[in-house]
Amino acid sequence: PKEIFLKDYKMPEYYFDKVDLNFSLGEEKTFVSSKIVVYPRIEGVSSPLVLDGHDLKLVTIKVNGEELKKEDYNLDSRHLTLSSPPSGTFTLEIVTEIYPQKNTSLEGLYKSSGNFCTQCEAEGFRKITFYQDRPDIMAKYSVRIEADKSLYPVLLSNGNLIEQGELEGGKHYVLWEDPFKKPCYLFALVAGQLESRDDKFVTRSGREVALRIWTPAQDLPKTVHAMYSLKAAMKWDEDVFGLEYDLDLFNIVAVPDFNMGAMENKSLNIFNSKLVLASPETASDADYAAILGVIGHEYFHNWTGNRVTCRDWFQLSLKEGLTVFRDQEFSSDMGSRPVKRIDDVSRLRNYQFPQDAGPMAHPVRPHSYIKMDNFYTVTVYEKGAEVVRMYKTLLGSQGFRKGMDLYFKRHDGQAVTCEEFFAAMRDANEANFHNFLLWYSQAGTPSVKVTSSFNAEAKTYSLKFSQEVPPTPGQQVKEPMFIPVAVGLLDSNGNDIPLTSLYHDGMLESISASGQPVHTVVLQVKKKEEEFVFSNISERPIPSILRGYSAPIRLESDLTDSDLLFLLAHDSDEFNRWEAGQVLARKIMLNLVADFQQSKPLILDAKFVDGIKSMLCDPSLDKEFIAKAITLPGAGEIMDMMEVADPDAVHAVRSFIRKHLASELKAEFLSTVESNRSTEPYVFNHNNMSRRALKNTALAYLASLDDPEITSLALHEYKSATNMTEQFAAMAAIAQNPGKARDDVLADFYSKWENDYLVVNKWFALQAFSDIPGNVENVKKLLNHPAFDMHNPNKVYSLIGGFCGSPVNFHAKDGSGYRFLGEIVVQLDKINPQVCLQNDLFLNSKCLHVKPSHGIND
Ligand code: BAL
Ligand code: ZN
Repeated sequence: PKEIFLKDYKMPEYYFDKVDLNFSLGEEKTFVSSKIVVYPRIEGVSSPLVLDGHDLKLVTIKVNGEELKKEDYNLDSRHLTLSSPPSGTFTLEIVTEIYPQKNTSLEGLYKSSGNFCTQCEAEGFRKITFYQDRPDIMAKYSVRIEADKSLYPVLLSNGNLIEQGELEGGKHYVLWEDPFKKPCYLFALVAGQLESRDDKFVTRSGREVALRIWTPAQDLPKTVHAMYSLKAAMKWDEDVFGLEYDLDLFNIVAVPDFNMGAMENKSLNIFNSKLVLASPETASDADYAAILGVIGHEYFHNWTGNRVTCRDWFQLSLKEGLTVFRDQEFSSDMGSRPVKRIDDVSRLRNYQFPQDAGPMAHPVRPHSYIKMDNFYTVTVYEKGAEVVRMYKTLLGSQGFRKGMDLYFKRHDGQAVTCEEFFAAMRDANEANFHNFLLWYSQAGTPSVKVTSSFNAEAKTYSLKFSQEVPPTPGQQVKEPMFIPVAVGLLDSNGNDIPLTSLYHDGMLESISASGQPVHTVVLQVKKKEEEFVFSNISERPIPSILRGYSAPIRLESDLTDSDLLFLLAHDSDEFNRWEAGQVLARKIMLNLVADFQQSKPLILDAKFVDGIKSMLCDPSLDKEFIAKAITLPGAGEIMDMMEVADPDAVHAVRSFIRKHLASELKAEFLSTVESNRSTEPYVFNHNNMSRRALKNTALAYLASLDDPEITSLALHEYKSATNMTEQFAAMAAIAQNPGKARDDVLADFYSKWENDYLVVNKWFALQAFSDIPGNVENVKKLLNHPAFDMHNPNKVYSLIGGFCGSPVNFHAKDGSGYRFLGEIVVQLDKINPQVCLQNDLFLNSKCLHVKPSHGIND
């Protein structure tokens, strides 16, 4: 395979104007005919036309209606090249034969549970027909599909349904036409036995849009939440970004076999069924939240990705970073903003930071790739979203909106680069963004140190920053980054001090232009070392730095433990309130890891226990916020902070702290469980989810005690649960400890749910993720379980992926975990190479939206 470099990008020599596709779907083979109007980039210049094609059988090829002879073209396993096409515009007609039934890669056209479906991003279209398979080739498509009517009564593609009718031999046909130009990665086709939940949405300009969610008939009752999510997303995009839907029909199809989480094909989104189907009995709160977020994400791509797309795949973050940011904002507005921010930052730290610090570190816009599928990463998606968030932090909501408006005004219908997004933000606001573009080109998480000093006489308070971007593969020397640091200062009562002015670069700058008090200021840290001095500060403040996590950096400050406890109790910025507790917990955990490694006794600071207790018992706090605040930083986060990761030590310390807290706060945890039981039918809203989250967190702590009384309590919760969130959490609590209770509850759960494949996947994941000693053997046994199938990505993600998420067993010192994964990868690569690649990814990211959100992390 050849490495492809961003610096080698060349404009295509030919563009496609109109593409007419004709599919004849068969049981053994499918014929695909394409008729493409081709024109050269430079009129009169004729150069070779190189088409991509893989696993295709060429049947015929015609230029301007004349069939070509073998000597007129060159065909190899990856390309079809016409060495001297006619000069000027011409039509190219190609017929290929493909075998979707045998396509286990789930790229291109394939079958899932008897139905035909497609996945073309990034480079799947070349498995359907010969084409210039690159996103800067945008064309208008018509798609005719013919198939057996009884086997495939529903035939869908992009755009509007123009015509349909009967054919001889029990067949029927449809003709779809998409009025919008699109790159081929957004092409989609679905054919099968499906039924739809129908609804409508009236856009703010009065367009009535038919909404349809397609599934097998028996799953339709589980699409209520997906439809609610779609309508909420359509409304939100109008309200927040002024963006309306642009066609009269929007289809979503749920399929059980899908590599990714979902795909934003124009007007025909195809989803992994895990991210569509939900009922209170079968889906957890985390599933409901993921469905909301991903339905939003794919819908939002209609503007950020489809109307304005990427020039080349290096620019992937242009659409993905931006659309993740948009889905994060949507979910924040639909639920709790601080809790969503905590979740997103935790994910970034646990999964993206290690990637940025390891051998796979790459910039948000990679410089090169061998296989593009490798670059659907946490860095492109999640760090990319943080980069977009920084524009908003620097420009404010209105400035950001102005930038978005200009981006669409300039680039609607185009395939563009990250520079164009940057330029729109800059130009709309006449902003000086200095070296902001380095966020796209420099890999590695910047480390920022901040020290403070107070001058009582001058009434000034100084914050001195120094930054370092660590070397990463291929990038040894780094430039200082442009880092927005949101800062507030707290007085001794815990109130925000009004900020009026600060000295910076020898100038006194006013902070509050409108005369209104300002409580948070965004400092623009651009140099390797930089000082900001606040004036009119009459007492030594406690600084709240990096409010809302305003930049994706590692921050080190000189805050003492008592400063952190103070912030934990008082900070008006809820993210930083949580963060203060986490900084303290990380410090404690790292110290205990060192003690463990030196075989010293482990002793937990009583002040930390008191801090947790006061959060747990504070009725004024949001319950989900409490659940987050009493949850220890993840093992990945701690290992990422160590010079040499020691999974066993981190696990031992984490387990020790959890048990210690459970035993010291047993009464509080018990009353938390008691007082947060469900009394009403399941509702997906923040209040109810918060209550369940807190109850389940308390139960998980208690179960770490491995106490028969608690096991009975958990069993009671399991049996009396009326929703999956509580049922699963109770089972997970019991399953922490090996023994009969664990075996019984796992067997009971399976027998209850064996006919629901999505629930069975949770069951696989729970066992795979377990830290009971030697679990690799159990996982190997589960590979032979009748419900397991290596061809189904979700099952692989649950069982193999779940196992790789376990800090103890996957990283076992005897190498058994790595050996096991190695063996699986060899097998899986032959079936579906993308699932192999994503095996690491889905675990580490929600970017493909298939991270197992089973609630098995405490
Ligand atoms: N474009 C691939 C799936 C997603 O990120 O929406
Ligand atoms: Zn996306």
